[in-house]
Amino acid sequence: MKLYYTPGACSQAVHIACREAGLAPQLIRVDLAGRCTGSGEDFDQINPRGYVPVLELDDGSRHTEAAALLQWVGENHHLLPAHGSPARLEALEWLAFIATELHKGFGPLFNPAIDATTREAVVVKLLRRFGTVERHLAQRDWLAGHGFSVVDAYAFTILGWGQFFRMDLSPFPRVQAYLQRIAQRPAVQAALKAEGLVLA
Ligand SMILES: N[C@@H](CCC(=O)N[C@@H](CS)C(=O)NCC(=O)O)C(=O)O
Repeated sequence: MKLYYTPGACSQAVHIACREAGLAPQLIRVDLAGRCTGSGEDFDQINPRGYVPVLELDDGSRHTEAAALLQWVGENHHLLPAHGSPARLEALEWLAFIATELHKGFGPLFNPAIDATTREAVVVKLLRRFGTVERHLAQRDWLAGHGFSVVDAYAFTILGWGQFFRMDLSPFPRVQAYLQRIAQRPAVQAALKAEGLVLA
């Protein structure tokens, strides 16, 4: 199995989920700006949609969409609540919320040409979404079910962009503690090291 990834990008969620599941995909680094892999392959040939993550299974099939890949890993490796349970529905709700409200919500901030007014509007909306997570964490340690799940891998990666973009997260102490808790997990540390994001 191969995982096409870019350090710190949303592909990190799938990387973490794989490591938590005990899977060890071959990591293929992608230069998104240059549209090529580390070994010089044309990334557009690998994923015509042009984005990471891409998970290539051992049968050679390639699959995209972080939320779908996370469900696949979680389903096969007990990193999601039981199929058909209310907790599973909650997990799916959170995956959709993270994908559409948080992940895509951050999108405009990656544009270096964004103007200050637009940036402010984007940040205000994102912080409201952070508030949703903060309130939820008042009742529990994990977003869905009773333990770490692929939902938390996705949340860790995307909420972590708040620090990257120097957003003021002081109103969200539970979110900050949650991110710290996840960061300390051995599989997460291993993923961050492999992506060159913490010292090995
Ligand atoms: N719909 C995709 C979007 C993935 C995505 O936004 N990937 C970003 C990195 S976080 C990317 O590769 N962007 C480059 C591009 O779109 O050209 C998913 O949910 O997995």
